[in-house]
Amino acid sequence: MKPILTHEQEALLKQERQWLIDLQVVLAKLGATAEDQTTLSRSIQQLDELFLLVVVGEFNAGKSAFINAILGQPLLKEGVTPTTSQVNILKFGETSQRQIQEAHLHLLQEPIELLRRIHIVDTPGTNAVIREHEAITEEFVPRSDLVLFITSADRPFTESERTFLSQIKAWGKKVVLVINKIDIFETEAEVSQVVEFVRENATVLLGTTPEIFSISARRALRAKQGQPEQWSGSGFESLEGYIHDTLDDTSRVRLKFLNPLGVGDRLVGKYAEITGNRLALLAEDSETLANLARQLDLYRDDMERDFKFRMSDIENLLYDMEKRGNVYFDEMMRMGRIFDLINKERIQRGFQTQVVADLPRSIETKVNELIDWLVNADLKQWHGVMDYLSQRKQEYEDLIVGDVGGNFRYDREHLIDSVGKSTQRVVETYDAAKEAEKIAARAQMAVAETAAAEAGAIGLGAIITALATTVALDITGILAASVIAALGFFVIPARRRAAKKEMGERVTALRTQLSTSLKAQFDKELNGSLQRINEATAPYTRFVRAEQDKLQQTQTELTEAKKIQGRIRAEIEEMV
Ligand SMILES: Nc1nc2c(ncn2[C@@H]2O[C@H](COP(=O)(O)OP(=O)(O)OP(=O)(O)O)[C@@H](O)[C@H]2O)c(=O)[nH]1
Ligand SMILES: [Mg+2]
Repeated sequence: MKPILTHEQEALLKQERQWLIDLQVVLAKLGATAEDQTTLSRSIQQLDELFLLVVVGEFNAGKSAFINAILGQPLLKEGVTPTTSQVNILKFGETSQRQIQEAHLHLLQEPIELLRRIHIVDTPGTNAVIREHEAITEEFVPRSDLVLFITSADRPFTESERTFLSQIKAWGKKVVLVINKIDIFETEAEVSQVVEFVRENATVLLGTTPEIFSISARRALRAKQGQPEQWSGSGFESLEGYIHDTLDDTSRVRLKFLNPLGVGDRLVGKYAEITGNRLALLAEDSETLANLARQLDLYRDDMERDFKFRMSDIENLLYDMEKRGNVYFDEMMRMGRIFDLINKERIQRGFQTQVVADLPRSIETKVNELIDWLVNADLKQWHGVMDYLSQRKQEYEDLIVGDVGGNFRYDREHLIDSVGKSTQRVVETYDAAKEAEKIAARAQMAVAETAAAEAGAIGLGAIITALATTVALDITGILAASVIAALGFFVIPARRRAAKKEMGERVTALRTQLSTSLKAQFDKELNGSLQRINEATAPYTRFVRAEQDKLQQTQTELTEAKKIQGRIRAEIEEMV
């Protein structure tokens, strides 16, 4: 930078540079757009360059004419149609030279003293039919240290100028307003009227009253080129006074320092907003997932409660059998039935038909019902998850997350979508009959294992039959043997009691076996069902958590950046 910096200024510059570099890192991590990252790195480079005074305005406002007048020579082309089609940077050079630096960036060197202290930039006009011109200028604005905003006296402060001016403001630029072509007015009063109009509107828009100059570039150039009588009516006296005197070394250094700070600050604001939006969206995602978790908890509770009811139905079947057994023994073990008692076969058959009766089939039916219920509940739960996810997705569709940078939106939507799809696939390919069959086979195995029976191809009913028959055999065995051994008046009632007790114990054992193994099986199935659902939504859950952590970190960093920015800005503004 041309003006020699004081020690304090050097130190401040170092701090600022560090701040900008730190911000660069944060923005890169956040996935800021390439455009924004370039803007930031350009404005860092710019700290080393000379003060850049950028002249902007609508086409035909007289930007090129104004610069010609400042420099005292018609160096730039003027015209009534959109004329300037690239950015022209004017710098000092011992000889006049023109170079094309980039497609829309020309460098003009002229041996003019003023250009040793500041570089002046002519830009293409905005609001022309050639939209590209506007884009070129908008892209250049972040690089400026001071913006001279030229408006034409015949159409001061148009709607498009308002828009453009607020953009410049957003970049944190200092703006000076210049009303050109005041030579079109007959009286001073008309000039004052336009100045007043521009002042009022600009103050509302910018929040402060900017410097405003009313000039005639045409008269000023003529004055400098041999018509001195034009000077007083050109308004250039005070404008040039401002450029030469008010923009002294310190003011220029201050503006120069503030420039990248303003750019950085704007980007901090922009990305803080995006981060905030994303976090808000993720909070809703979290809520969605918490709701899903609550639904699954409820599902588990409901299932467990229902299972208890269904299990007690099955247990009641066994109680009923015990009751039938008691009746049977009362009926059978009497002296009057002594001949029946001697016949072991008959006792067994009687026990089989009257006590065991259709218990195995009833239990099998109940267990099958239980399995169907389990399968349907599982399917219903998948449906619930799927419906819930797709409904949430619908709700989010209209939300603007800030498409800027990174794959956040894509990743997130992609995930919700794929989780939703995989859930849907589960629902669509769910074969309830096959599921039930699998569970039935597993239940049968479980019961068989505890009963030490062979599961194989025989059904659950057969296993129960085997169990119940064992009970019958055992009891009738004791019964018949003892009856034959000692027929007695007291013996029979005693045997009857023993038989009843024995049967009670056997039935209890059977009940315990059955309910323990069915409960264990049920727990396994329910846990499996819940686990499958959790696994299906896990990628979404993981994304939400990871993204939340990352964004919270970014948010902290941006808040910190904002704070440091404020401190550096205060120091720059106090600089003397
Ligand atoms: N009456 C009058 N006309 C002016 C003045 N300054 C410029 N003009 C005319 O306004 C027209 C546009 O001037 P330019 O300097 O080409 O305007 P510009 O803002 O650079 O336009 P673009 O390059 O197209 O964006 C030209 O015809 C100039 O002669 C002035 O002070 N008074
Ligand atoms: Mg021009």
